Amino acid sequence: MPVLDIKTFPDPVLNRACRQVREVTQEVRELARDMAETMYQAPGVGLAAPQVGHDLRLVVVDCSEPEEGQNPIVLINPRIVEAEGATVFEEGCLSVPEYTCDVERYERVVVEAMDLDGEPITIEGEGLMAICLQHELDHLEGRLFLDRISPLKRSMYKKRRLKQIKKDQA
Ligand code: K2U
Ligand code: ZN
Repeated sequence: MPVLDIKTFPDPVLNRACRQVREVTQEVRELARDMAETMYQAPGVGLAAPQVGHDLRLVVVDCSEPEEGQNPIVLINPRIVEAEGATVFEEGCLSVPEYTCDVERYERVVVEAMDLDGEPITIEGEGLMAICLQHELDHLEGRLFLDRISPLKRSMYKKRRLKQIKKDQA
């Protein structure tokens, strides 16, 4: 059950629109299992395949309370079919180190996907789950929450991050 390496900005895999999962193979099952393990260890409430270097339309989410135990929801080829309302949440991202910012999202979304058994599933999300689903599905389009904030804030973060990487490499 290996914990996977989480890619961070500016890794190009984070900017790629991901490929549809054609078939739920053993490799896809193992990747979903390892993504869940990696998510819990981070800790996080969601993780998308590009964050661990796979440009596949696959995410895992678990917004349940820790005392409720681990109940990862695996979503294959997810898409938003309903979206309404507006809400603002201070988001972070496991692939965007040391930065949080207010992001506006839909308040409620309905997502249709396929589960690991190849069966269709529908998830209705409100509150944190709605935000998490939108955040993870953005990852599948190669979009980070940075792409939903002002250009000034984005450029300031990118400049600071690239400077930090150079400093770490010196
Ligand atoms: O995709 C990721 O980087 C995982 C994020 C997803 C997320 C970001 C913002 C808001 C909701 C979900 C991680 O879960 S960040 C850690 C976290 C934990 C609890 C609540 C919010 C964020
Ligand atoms: Zn993220």
